[in-house]
Amino acid sequence: MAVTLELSLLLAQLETLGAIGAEGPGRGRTRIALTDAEKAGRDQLVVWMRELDLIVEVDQLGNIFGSLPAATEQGDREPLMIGSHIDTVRSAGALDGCYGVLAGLAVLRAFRAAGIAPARRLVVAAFTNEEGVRYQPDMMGSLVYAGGLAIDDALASRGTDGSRLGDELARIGYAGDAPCGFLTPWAFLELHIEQGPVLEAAGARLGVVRGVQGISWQRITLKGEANHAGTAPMAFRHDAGYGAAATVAFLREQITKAAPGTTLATVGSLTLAPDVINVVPEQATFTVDLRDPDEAQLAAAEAKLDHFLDALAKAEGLTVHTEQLVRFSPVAFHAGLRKRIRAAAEASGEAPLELTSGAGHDAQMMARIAPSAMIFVPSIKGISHNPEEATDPADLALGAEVLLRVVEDCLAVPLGEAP
Ligand code: HGY
Ligand code: MN
Ligand code: MN
Repeated sequence: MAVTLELSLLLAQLETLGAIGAEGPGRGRTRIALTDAEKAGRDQLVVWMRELDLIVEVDQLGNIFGSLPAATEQGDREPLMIGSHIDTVRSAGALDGCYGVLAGLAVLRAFRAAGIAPARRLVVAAFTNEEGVRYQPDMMGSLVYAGGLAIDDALASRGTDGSRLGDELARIGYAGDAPCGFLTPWAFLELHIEQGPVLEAAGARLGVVRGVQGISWQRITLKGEANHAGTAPMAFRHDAGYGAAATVAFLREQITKAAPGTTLATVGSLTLAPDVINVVPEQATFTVDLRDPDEAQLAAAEAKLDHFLDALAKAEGLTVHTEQLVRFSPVAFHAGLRKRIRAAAEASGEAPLELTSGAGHDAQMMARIAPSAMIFVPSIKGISHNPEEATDPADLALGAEVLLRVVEDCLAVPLGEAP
């Protein structure tokens, strides 16, 4: 019996999940990790997994796994895992992460509906705190799962709201028993929207992802001196607000515009204290997100920023405190799996585009413990992390079909052989 996807159900589930944490018309949804809204999303996913009679397992960091057992014990020991995340940034789109998890669920549903026990255990995974908005680092669930961060350190991490991750995990009822890393995938696949403009600009409907660029997150605190906005002469000021603004300008002018122009810099969060209209800011706390596909370029950008901050501190009489929140080097995905993705895309009649991911993904962490690869579909206007995030439903369907083809291709690899 052929294995076919129920595409209308996939689109309907994306809509249902997208309504959880909705903020109102045009304002997207917010399901920040371990909040009540995210718990509601988790609960809904578990209901869908149980409807398929999957084996549902939750690990110590709340990563959720739904498994369709293999036809043989050996097949169970060589699981093929399809995963992503269902937590979101603030006022997010409905597709980031969710598309990959629900398309994975659709693949398992197709095998279940056909009454086929697959040659390998098929697992769909939803990793905790991929976005890293409340607790850093991002991709935390897959990072711990892949052994890149100790579970106790993750559980002890403090959120931007002062909460302790482990307490919140227990509060929402997802502090599971399974040890992180309890299932080592034979291979890991992630289907995701591109979240950028590359595929759309090239007129390509499918992307074969070479890998993920390097990511550096820092939280920087500048301390100066509060003073009266009306009496403090400009030359006497130690203005932390000016320091932050000068840093934002430096990042744009001196780093991202410098050759070869591959480095991206973002100051996404900035708070001033005491944050009142007639007081020279005493303190500025802001985050710097630097990315580059080339490790040496990323390191050079970090060094340039360090040097700039030193000079700024001297010139303005400020102190600088820098906290490294995330540092991931660029990751290349598995060549064999990328070949399978390319072949599946071509078999669907599409010429896929090779590209490097600008966004971080769980696959970049899972690549530490298993052959991993990603499939992209286009984002309309290249917009993401925004309620406007959208992908043509025909492209969502195509991406899921290609995922199924790649899974079937992988299942045809004899047990004991590499992907
Ligand atoms: O930041 C990222 O690239 C991902 O969305 N966590
Ligand atoms: Mn994502
Ligand atoms: Mn994201």
